Amino acid sequence: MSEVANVSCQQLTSSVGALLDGFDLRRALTPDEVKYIRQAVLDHGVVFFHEQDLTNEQMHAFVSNFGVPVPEPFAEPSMRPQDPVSASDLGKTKRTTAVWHTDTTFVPDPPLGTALRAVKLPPVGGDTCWSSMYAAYDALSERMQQFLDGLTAVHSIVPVLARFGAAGAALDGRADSAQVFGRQNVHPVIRVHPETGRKALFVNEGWTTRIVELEEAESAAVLRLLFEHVKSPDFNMRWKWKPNDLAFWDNRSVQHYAVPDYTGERVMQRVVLQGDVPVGPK
Ligand SMILES: O=C(O)CCC(=O)C(=O)O
Repeated sequence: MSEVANVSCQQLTSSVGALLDGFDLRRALTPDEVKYIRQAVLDHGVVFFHEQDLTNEQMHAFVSNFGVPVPEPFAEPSMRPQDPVSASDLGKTKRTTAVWHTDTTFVPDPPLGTALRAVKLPPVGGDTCWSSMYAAYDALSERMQQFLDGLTAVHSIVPVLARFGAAGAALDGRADSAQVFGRQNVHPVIRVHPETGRKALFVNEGWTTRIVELEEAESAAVLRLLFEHVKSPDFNMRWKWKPNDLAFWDNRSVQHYAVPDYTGERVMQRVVLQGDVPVGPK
C-alpha cells in the first residue's frame, strides 16, 4: 500500500473489511490518497470511514476518484447520479436489500463499486453485512471449484419484481423499464477480478436465477448450496452504523446484506460506479 501521512488502515476481519482513519473526504483527495483507498478496497473488499458529513456533490466528487458514477437502475429517470437515495421507504427497500446480493447483476455490466453513507439511522438495528467472495471461493473444495469454473448463470430482475408485488409491477411498468433493467443477463459463476486477477464466486441470491449448463433441478440445488455458503460467518462481517459513516465496496469481490430489523426512518446516501462485463476463468 502506498504511504500517506497520518492515515491508517485497520483490518476488521481476516477476509473482509477495513476501517480507514485520517481522511477528510469533503476535500479533494491527493493522487496518493486515492491510490491508498483504491488499494485498501481491493485488499479488503469494503472500507469504512467515520465522520464524513458530505453534501451530495462532495459524495459524488469522492466516488468520482474511483470511476464513473451512474444513475441507479431503480431511480426515477430524472434523478442525477449525485442525488441521494433514501432508504427510508421500508416497504420497498427492505425487501430489495435484506438478501445477500451483489448490486444489480441483471445488467450486462454490474457496478464496479458502491458508496453508502448513513444520513439518518433508527435508534437500534439497520446494520449491514458484507461477505468476501474470494474467501467463499477459496473455501470450496478443489473439485467443487473445478466444477464451477467455466459455468455461467442467468441474473434476472423478473422474479425479483414479482416478489415486490405492486411496487415491482409499478417499476416494471415504467416506460423505460426494458432499457433500464436489461431484464436478464448471463455471467460467469466464477468471476476473475479484472484488477487483482483473483477468482471470486459471482452468483447471488438477490438476482441469480439459473445455472445455464445444468438441468433445472441441478441448478436449483447448486445455487441453494452456494447461496447458503456465502452466508458463513467465516467470511463475513457486520457493520453497526453511526451517522456520517461511509462504506465503499468492490462489487466484484463482495456481497452485502442489509439487516431489516429496525423500525422508523433510515436514510442513506448512495452512489454506484459504472462496472464492466464480468469475465470468467480461461
Ligand atoms: O442500506 C444498506 O445497508 C445496504 C443497501 C444495499 O443493499 C445497497 O446499497 O445495495
